[in-house]
Amino acid sequence: MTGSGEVVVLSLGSNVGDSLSTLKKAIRDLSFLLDGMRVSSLYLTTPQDVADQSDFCNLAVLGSSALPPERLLEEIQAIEARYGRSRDGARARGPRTLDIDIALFGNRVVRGDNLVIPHERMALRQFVLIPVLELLPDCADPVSGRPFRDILSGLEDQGVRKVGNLYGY
Ligand code: PH2
Ligand code: MG
Ligand code: MG
Repeated sequence: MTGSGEVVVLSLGSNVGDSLSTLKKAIRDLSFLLDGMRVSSLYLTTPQDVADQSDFCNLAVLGSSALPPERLLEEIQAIEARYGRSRDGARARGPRTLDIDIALFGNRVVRGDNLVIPHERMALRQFVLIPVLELLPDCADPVSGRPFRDILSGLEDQGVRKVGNLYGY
């Protein structure tokens, strides 16, 4: 890993429009924010929380960031907006062109009004944990210290299917 920042792990999802094209463009934009970026496999996943929506494309990216978490969030929200993410009238946890969530930021615990790290639902969600563990197999919940692989092994099947790689290799 290059750079002096902390290791940041992001979870990306899309289930509206040309999701593969959107994810590729968003990842290129993120590469200007994250040093030494790595991208997980691509997964096709059954929608959680709100069932009557299309399957999602999900993946995780990791890299080091010198920005503080709140500044990184602003940059991420600008990327979401660039690819058609609209927050007005959108259903909570419903369909979206692009969602980028900060899953982990080093070992920090952030409890702000607009930002909660680790992501508050990541420990419940295979579509977050499976791609994240592909990149960081030994990562642990900074609050409990529990390895995420142990947390994942306690979850019921949620329909997360690896479909290969965004770049076709
Ligand atoms: N995102 C949600 C709600 N439900 N389900 C899947 N499979 N993938 C997601 O990215 C997702 C979801 C809200 O952010
Ligand atoms: Mg989000
Ligand atoms: Mg989300």
